[in-house]
Amino acid sequence: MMQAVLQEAVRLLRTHREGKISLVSHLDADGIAAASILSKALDREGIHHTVTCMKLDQIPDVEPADLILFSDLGSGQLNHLSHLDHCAKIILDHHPPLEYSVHNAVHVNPNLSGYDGSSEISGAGISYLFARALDRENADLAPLAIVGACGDMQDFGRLSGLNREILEDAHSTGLLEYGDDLLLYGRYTRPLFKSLQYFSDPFVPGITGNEFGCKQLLETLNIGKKDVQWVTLSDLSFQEKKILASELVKRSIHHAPPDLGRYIPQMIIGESYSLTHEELSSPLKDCNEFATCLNACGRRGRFEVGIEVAKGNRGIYYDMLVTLLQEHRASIACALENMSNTPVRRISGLQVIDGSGIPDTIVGTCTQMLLGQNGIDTYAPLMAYTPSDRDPDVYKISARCSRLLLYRNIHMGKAMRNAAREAGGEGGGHAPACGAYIPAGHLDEFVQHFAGLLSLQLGQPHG
Ligand SMILES: [Mn+2]
Repeated sequence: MMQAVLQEAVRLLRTHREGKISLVSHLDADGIAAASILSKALDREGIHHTVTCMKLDQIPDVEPADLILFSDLGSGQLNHLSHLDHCAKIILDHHPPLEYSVHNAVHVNPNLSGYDGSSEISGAGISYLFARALDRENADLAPLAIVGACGDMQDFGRLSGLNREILEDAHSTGLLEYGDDLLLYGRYTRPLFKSLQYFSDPFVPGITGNEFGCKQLLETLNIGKKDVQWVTLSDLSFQEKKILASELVKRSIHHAPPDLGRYIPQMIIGESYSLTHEELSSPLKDCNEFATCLNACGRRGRFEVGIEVAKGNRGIYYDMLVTLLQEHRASIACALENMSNTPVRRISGLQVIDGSGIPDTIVGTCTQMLLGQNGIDTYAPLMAYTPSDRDPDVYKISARCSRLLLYRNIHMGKAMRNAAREAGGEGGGHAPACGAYIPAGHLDEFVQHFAGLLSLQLGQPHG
C-alpha cells in the first residue's frame, strides 16, 4: 500500500532533480534523524538541496522552492501550506494527518495505509523507506531510522511493526546490534551509579535521584567497581546485571500502584540498540543517547551539527556536538534548579506546574525529569507551561507521564490535541509525551479541558 505512494514520491523527486529543492524537517531528534537520512540520500543522487529544521509553529514561514520535502512534520499542518500551493511537495510524516486536501503534494503517511504512526514507525522511519525506495543501497541508513524511533520513544518494550522491519535492515548491514539489557541510560558512557540515579521510570525508592543510595546499593551487591574505578552498565557480566535487575524490580514493585506492578519487569529489562561502528565510550554508541545528542543540537539552535554528525562527518562536528550536549545538560540542570521550589497544583488527576522559568525549548525534557522529584507523583500526569520564545502571548505546554500509565490506556497526545483545539491553540504528540501552543488568555480553559479528558481516559471522576 505504502509502496505505491513511495514510488510516486520518488518519481516526483526525479522530475524536479534539477530544480530548487529544500528539505524541511522537525526540530527534534526524530526530525533531525529524518533530515540526515534524506540529505544523505539526495547527496548520493547528486541532487543539490538545502536543509532546515524547525518547530511546528514556524511552518507558515517556509519559503517556496520547486520541490519541498517535509519530514516528521506536515501531516498535522496541511492547513498551513496554502502559501506553497504552487510548489511541488513530498510529505513524509507519521503524525496523525488532518483531513485537508493539499495541492501539488504526494503525502506519505503510515496512518493513511493502515499502520499506527505513533508506535510502529517514526518520521525518520518513513524518510528511510523513501530513501530505500530511491535506492536499495540506502539500507545502510536504517540505523538512523532506529535513532529517530528511539527519539520518539517508540522503543517502549521493543520496536514493533514497520520499525521491526527497519531494525532487521539495520541489523543485516552489520551496523546495529540489539538485545535485552537493563534499560539504564548511559550504558557505555556513564558510571553505573549515575545511570541508576537518573533512572526514573518506574520510580525506584532509594535509587531514583539518590546518588548516595545508588552507591550504597552497588557496594552491597559488590558490583559497579573494577579496582577503584566505577564501571559502566556495559562492563557488567550477565550475572551481575541479573542481580541488579531483580533488586530494581523488587524495590519499584513495592512502590507502584497494585494494578501496574506486573508491568514493572518489562520497564527495567528490555531491548537496547547499539551501533557497532561507533566507539565504545561515545554518546553515539547507544541509539537512545544518539537521539539525545541530536535533540541537544536542535534545542541549542544548531541542528546542522547533528545532521553532519549523523551523515557521518565527524572531526570538528563531533567536537561541536559534544559541547552542545554539555550545554544542553547544563541548561536543563539550571532550569530544574530554578523549579525546585515551585508549587504543584492538582486539577483532578493532573499535576500542573508553572514552568515560566524554563526556556520553551527544554520545557518538555524538564517536565519529564520533574516526575518523581520535589514530591511530584510519578504515577500521575504532569503538565508545565511557559511563555513561548516566539510570542509571549502564547504559552508552550508540555505534558509527560510514566510509561506505566500506558497500561491504563492513557493517550495524552490525543487529549492534548483535542483540548488545544477547544482552547484555540494547537497541540498533540505521543501517548506519554506531548505538547501544545495555547493563547495566554485561554490557558485556564485549556488546563480544565485537558484534565477532564485525561480523567475520562483513566476512568476517574472529574471535578
Ligand atoms: Mn517524529
